[in-house]
Formats: sequence, C-alpha cells, structure tokens
Amino acid sequence: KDIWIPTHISDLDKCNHLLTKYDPDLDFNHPGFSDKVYRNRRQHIADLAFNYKHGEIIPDVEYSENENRTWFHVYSMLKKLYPTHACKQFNRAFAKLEAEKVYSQTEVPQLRKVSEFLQRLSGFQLRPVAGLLSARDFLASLAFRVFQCTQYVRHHSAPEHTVEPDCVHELLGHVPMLADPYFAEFSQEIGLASLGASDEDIEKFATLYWFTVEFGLCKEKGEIRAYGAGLLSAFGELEHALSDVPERRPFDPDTTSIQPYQDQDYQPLYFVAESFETMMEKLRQYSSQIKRPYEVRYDPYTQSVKLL
Ligand code: H2B
Ligand code: FE
Repeated sequence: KDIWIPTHISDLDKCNHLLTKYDPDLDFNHPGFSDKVYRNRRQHIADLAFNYKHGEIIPDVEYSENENRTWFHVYSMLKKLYPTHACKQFNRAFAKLEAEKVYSQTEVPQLRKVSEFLQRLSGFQLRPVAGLLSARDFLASLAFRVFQCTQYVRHHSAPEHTVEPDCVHELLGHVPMLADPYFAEFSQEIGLASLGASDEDIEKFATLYWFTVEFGLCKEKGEIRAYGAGLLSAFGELEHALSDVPERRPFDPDTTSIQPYQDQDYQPLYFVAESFETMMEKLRQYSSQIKRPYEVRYDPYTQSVKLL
C-alpha cells in the first residue's frame, strides 16, 4: 500500500484535497454563511483556483471596495505592531514589499505579483487554492517551494479574525517570512520530510507546522519576537502572544509534535526557538527518525523529487 506522492512540481495539480470544516457554504458559524453576495464572490474566486494548472499565470482578481477596506483595516493595525513584535527577517521583507510597491495599505496585492517577488528572493512561488487544504497536500507543496495560497478575503463583518485561511492571513503572515531564504529552506524541509509519511506522522508534521510556521516565537537579542503567520496576521493574538498571559516553552520537536492545539481561540501555549539555525537542526534530527519506505531528495534543476 504505497502512498502516492507528487514527484514533479506539476503533480501539485493533483494536490488539491480541500477540508470542508469552516467552509462558508457548510459551516453555519462562518460570518459569511447567510451572506449570498459573499458566498457568490467566494465561489467565483474558488473557481479560479480549481481551474488553475501549474505553469499558468495566476489570474488577477479585481478586489471590491469592501475587500480593500478589510485589507486596509488589518494592515494599518498590524503595521504599528511589527517594529516591536515581529522578528527581523519579517520586518526586512515587509519593508522590501512596501519599497517595491508590491504591498500598499490601500489595495489587496495580486498573487501574481507577490509570487514574482518571492521567486526573486527565495525561489518560493504561490499557486492559488480554493480553501483549507488537507495537511498532506499542503505540506507536499512546500517540498517544491510552492505555497498554496488562498485568494479570497475574509468576511467584512469580522476583519480581525478568521478561522479559515484567507489571503490577508497568507499575504501579511506567510509571505514576508517565505521571502527569507533561510526560512524558505526550513519550510521546504518540513515539506520534504512529509512526503510519503504515514498518516500519524503527517499529523505530527502538521502539529510542528502549527507551532512553528503558524504560531512560532523566536529569540532575538534576549527579546521574544513572533515569526508565526497566525500571529503576524492577527493584531489581538500578536499582542497576546508576547504578553504575560500565555505559557511559553522551548521548541523541541519530540514534545512539540504531539502537543494538542485548537484553532478557535488564542493559543494558551507557544513554543520559542533559540534561533532559526537550531530550529532547522532539530527538525532535521527529528525527521531523520521518521520511518519511510525511501529517502527523498529535491532536484531544483528539474523541480522534482528523487526517491532513494
Ligand atoms: N490550507 C491552506 N489553504 N492554507 C494553509 O495555511 C493551510 C492549509 N495550512 N491546510 C495547513 C493545512 C496547516 O494547518 C497544516 C499543515 O495542517
Ligand atoms: Fe497559515
């Protein structure tokens, strides 16, 4: 019973299994559940992702005044916190995104432009996705330096929080970190480690991803800073994470990978990395103990993985 894995970047066309929890059509707690206009809008943007094939240019979306206003709201609140709360890698990339006018306060950036920017800085690229992906498909994409990125904007009635990913979260939280070459390598490393892993191990990698890429904290000159995208895209939780309220423990893959978590409220617990270098080393150490039928190696020239 071999597990199918993508071996070429174009195989990601088949890594599109969505999870239906939090879908605005099915989840009556979703703020857009009873908003027909919003749900039609979501359907239109979802179709762009469903029809997308590897190698195509990502179609632009003409964002409405409403959507741009939501972006403006979140952007201007967060921008005030970044200098004191975000890690230096984030702040460096964010400044560059603004300087190159890829990001501005007034308009939701186009994935096409953002993807070009990322490819230039770290070799990562975006591909549009219609919603919350299965952990296996999502992690597999990272192995090819592809970030599956939503293109719709959260409902305007709840600009500060969304349980499902949206492009405000991806663009403000993930993209600046993915522009950092070392963090890009870390992300790809989790992806490669996940290829062919058992369901239990995928669950553990998803948990590691959650406590690092989504909600990670790191040390910087004796201070704690945020590098997790779930924090860097949420004003309230970013303040909470660095306050005296939550518990903080050192990042350690063996314990972090089995720590239960929830996605409904602020995290009560965060893991702190000494540095990205030690975090990478610990991840590699952890991954090398995972049982797999083969080893995988990524070949950047052909954008494929070889099974050894
Ligand atoms: N899907 C999408 N579209 N965006 C994400 O950020 C995401 C996902 N994160 N699926 C994944 C799951 C993550 O929470 C881990 C790997 O389960
Ligand atoms: Fe995320």
